[in-house]
Amino acid sequence: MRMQRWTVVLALVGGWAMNGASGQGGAAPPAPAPGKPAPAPVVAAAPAVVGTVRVTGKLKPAAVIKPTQDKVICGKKPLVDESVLAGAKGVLANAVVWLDGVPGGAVTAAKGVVDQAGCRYQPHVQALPVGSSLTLLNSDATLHNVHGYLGDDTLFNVGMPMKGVKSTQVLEQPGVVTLGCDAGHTWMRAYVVVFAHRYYAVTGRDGRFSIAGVPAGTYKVKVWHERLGTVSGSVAVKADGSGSVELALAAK
Ligand SMILES: [Cu+2]
Repeated sequence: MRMQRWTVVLALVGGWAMNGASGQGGAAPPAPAPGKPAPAPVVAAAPAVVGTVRVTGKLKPAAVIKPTQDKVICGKKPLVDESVLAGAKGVLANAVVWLDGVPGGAVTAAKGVVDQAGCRYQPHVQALPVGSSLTLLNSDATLHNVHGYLGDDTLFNVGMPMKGVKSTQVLEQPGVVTLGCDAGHTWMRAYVVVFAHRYYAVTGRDGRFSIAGVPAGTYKVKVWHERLGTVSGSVAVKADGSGSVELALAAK
């Protein structure tokens, strides 16, 4: 018992110290149950260019896709058209936002993954720096074929005949790489947007994005969406790297 009481007291003192250091003040966090670890302290996010992408105007409800091939595998879970994923007040997921003309911003190659599961690509949209590897996985016990295009040019075209098959491609050029399946799953579509700099982000389901480490200045900000096109705006970035911008794309 004595040990447990000490744990609670120490956790409380630790909590106050954290609050004092971050300048937030206020009440101490609730004491954790004896024997349980204290909750992680809340760490303020680093300053960043943040904002929300919205769609304005009326959207058609997302279509439900009826698989025409491999119904047993592709029809296990409902397939919904993911080409416009919008939430309350038009917040738009899967929009790619970037800043133009920021000095510096050299990239380090990263590793991306696209899984084929339930005859969908996951994730549907991602962004990677140029030179990154992209690993394609097949988690379905059926034949998929990943055909990657940059514009009209084929970058790769990989048959993935069975569950567990993997293939890794290197993304050598910036641009929008479109993935599709040539094995009869006409609804399968994914996008990998490749950048030659590091000032980009993809919006989450809440439409929010965050781009950290931007030097001070005023920049053009652009957003691309697979169906709603591209718009641009402007954002002023302060010396600490913070800035904010709201972007809107018209429904189509
Ligand atoms: Cu397929």
